[in-house]
Parts: sequence; C-alpha cells; structure tokens
Amino acid sequence: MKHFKKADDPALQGRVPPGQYLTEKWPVLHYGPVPTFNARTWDFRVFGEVEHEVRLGWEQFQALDRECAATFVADMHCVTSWSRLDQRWEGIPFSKLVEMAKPTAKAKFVISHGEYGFTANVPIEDAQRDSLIALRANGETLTQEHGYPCRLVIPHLYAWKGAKWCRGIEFRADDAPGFWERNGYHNHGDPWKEERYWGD
Ligand SMILES: Nc1nc2c(c(=O)[nH]1)N[C@H]1C(S)=C(S)[C@@H](COP(=O)(O)O)O[C@H]1N2
Ligand SMILES: [Mo]
Repeated sequence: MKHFKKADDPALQGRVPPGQYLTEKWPVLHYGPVPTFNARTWDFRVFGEVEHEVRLGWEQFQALDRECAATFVADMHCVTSWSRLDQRWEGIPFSKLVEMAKPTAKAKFVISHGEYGFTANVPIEDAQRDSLIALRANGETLTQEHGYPCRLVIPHLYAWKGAKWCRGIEFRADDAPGFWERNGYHNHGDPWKEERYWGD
C-alpha cells in the first residue's frame, strides 16, 4: 500500500509498537455493512453488573456530551499493522458512565456493544484507563463509516477493542469473548506486547 511508510524515523522511537507501519490516511476497517442512524430509535445503554441501569435517547446522549465532553490524544493501532499517530478523540469519558451506572463489586469485565450484535471484551481495569465514548475525531463529528454517532476508544489497546456504532456498555462478572476474539484475535490485545492472535 502506497501511503504506508516504515516507522524507522528515530523521532518515532517508542511511539510505534513492534510490527506496525505508519499511515497518514485513516483506513476504514470493520466487518459487515455500515449501519444507518435513526435518531428516533437510537439509544445508548449501560447495563449488567451495575447499581443503576442507564438508558439514554439521542437527545439525552447529546446533552451528556455537552455537559462532560473530554479530549484525549492517542495513537491508534490496528492489528492488521497500521498505526495512526496523534488521533484526537473527543466525547464522553468512560469514567462518567461509571459514575452514572455504578458498577457493582462483581463487575470484572466490560463489553462494548455495536450495531448488528458486534461486541468487544476487555477487563474492567483496561476500560478504566483513559477510555471514552468518542463522538468526534480530530475536531470533526465522526463520519458514518468511522462509527457515527459514537464509538468506544480504549487508547492503549488495539483498535478492535472498541465498538464503532456503539449502542451500549455492559459490565459483567465473567468474561465473554467478542466478535474478533471469537474469530482468532487475542483476548487482551496490547500492541506493545504484540497480543495479536490467540496463542501469541
Ligand atoms: N462495530 C464494529 N466496530 C469495530 C470493528 C467492527 O468490525 N465492527 N472493527 C474494529 C477494528 S478491527 C478496527 S481497526 C477499528 C477501525 O476503525 P476505523 O474504521 O475508524 O479505522 O474499528 C474497530 N471497531
Ligand atoms: Mo483492526
């Protein structure tokens, strides 16, 4: 692919995980069709091992975003080996959802749910490190193909760990391997350890 360059610039030492190439363009990567958005039927849920289930309609979700939006600049790493540096994500901090829903002491795993039943699983500690439900990237509203209206971003893991077209966050006592995890990807997905596939 033409726009890929090798990450051998010394200035990038420590920025690019092993086996990754840099790209300046932002590839689109997902399984299945791009869903359409319907503001009347769309909702966002926080559920499972929580004290207070949360269900927000589109208006309420936007109000929450206006109230608490935060920005996080992070490098984005796809397991297929492209990385994009300094992606600027903006949206609702994961910590805000925790504050609202109050996961119980039993909650040990977090599942992000996307449209069409897509899921991705992480231990709760990973979800609680600077994650956010992003509505914007690099100053612009997410495009449909990049996950409009929102996506989970867990900056320190491979990008598949966050659902695009995110419709909810589930807290669970037990783990539940998600879509890519059931299709051969590593259960954890730390790019610095090259946790790409089962058995890595
Ligand atoms: N709903 C959904 N979210 C998804 C995926 C998917 O297949 N479905 N793929 C993941 C993978 S593998 C990557 S690399 C990123 C890609 O995000 P992008 O298309 O904005 O670059 O989305 C992640 N989120
Ligand atoms: Mo990916």
